Amino acid sequence: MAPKKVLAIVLAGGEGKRLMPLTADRAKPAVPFAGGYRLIDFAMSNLVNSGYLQIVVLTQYKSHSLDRHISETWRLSPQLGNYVASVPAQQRVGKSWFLGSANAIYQSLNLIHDAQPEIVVVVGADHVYRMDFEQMVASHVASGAKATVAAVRQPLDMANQFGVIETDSAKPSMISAFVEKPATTPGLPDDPDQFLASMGNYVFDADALVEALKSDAERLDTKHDMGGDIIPYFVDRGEAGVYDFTTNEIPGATERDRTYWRDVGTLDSFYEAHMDLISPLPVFNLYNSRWPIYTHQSVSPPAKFVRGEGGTVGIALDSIVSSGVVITGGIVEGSVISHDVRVNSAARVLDSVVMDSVEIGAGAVVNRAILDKNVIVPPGATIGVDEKLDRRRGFEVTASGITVLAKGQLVPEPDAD
Ligand code: ADQ
Repeated sequence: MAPKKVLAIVLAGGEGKRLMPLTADRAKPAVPFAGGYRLIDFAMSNLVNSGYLQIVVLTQYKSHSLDRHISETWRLSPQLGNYVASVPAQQRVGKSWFLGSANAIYQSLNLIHDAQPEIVVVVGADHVYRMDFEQMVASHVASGAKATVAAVRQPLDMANQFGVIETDSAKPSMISAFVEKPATTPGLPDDPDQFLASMGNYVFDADALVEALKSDAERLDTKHDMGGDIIPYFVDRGEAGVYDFTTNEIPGATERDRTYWRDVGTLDSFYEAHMDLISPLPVFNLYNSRWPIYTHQSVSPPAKFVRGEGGTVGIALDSIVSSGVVITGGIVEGSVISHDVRVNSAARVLDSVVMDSVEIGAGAVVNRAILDKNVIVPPGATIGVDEKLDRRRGFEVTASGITVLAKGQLVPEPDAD
């Protein structure tokens, strides 16, 4: 069968309230991840590695750094008919900005009209995983569904964060019921502790999607949401199929790596996803060059590890250390360190995520923390050591005790505590 003409749409307008303060002045897909990446790089790399090179990125909320990142990183060859177009909300239809994710696509129907695809692949921009969308499209075409939802099992207590899929017992490739973020849900017949979650990635027959979006736009009882409204529209018509993510083959990937998928929508899951990267046998392997995750990085010199004052050793263990970093007599353990960070004499950074250009003063301790860009930790200060003190200083502390500092947030001198 000849390959179908595919247009990919990346939904990148999400506000990411639960990632505050990391989303205080950037869109969720632009949040830095794993040293030099941005969250959107995973969705984009998956599309490009799948061979889908006509991509529209729908942006809205605080999109400046996202737009800059897309234009710096994702330049395809227009002369070959390939493109990545970043499209902000434009009030093309009426005076409202994008209402929900379905409305974002509805307001950009001209792009589908111009590209004339047979298939539209719609993906979210805030998950960490590897996926070959060509395999999902093949499954969509084979099943005869008009809409196909990618699915992965998740623990039962997370049902209120995802679209919950029930499959047809007579025809397991089709969806019999879909509920967006229910308070509770029963477990699967073969595993009562898990349910089948929508990954927020969809494949549509292009004309059926256009029809569904137009019908949704005319209704008053809708939130114009892909998960809440468009997928149920197809389920009600018996036209929605399901794609089992765990069947996806990725070259060079281990079983564990191939089936890894993490929604990084909360500070705790964002932190945990970083910890998944750094164990000696990583749960998610960034180093698989047969399915590369691409990004754009400004040029910095290689990371440097030297002794500090009084001969204190500068080392990093079980960690990722990016270029431009200088560790002068400090110890970094179990951490992800982004570009141009400085760790000074006798400082200790443990189990933490440290973003670009952070400076950690001599003798300071940073423990189980996320430090956004440009934070300066004064000599001798502590972060993530005393939860009450952290809260008193205005730092965010998550339910599982991770301390989070916003971009450039001031850390008082230890004496001022
Ligand atoms: P959520 O992620 O909670 O659930 P949503 O907030 O709509 O749904 O975000 C989906 C994607 O759309 C994200 O990439 C977001 O950035 C983007 N987005 C949201 N509003 C947008 C807008 N107005 N314009 C452009 N982009 C926008 C969804 C599904 C669930 C599924 C989970 C999986 O609704 O069914 O289980 O994803 O994480």
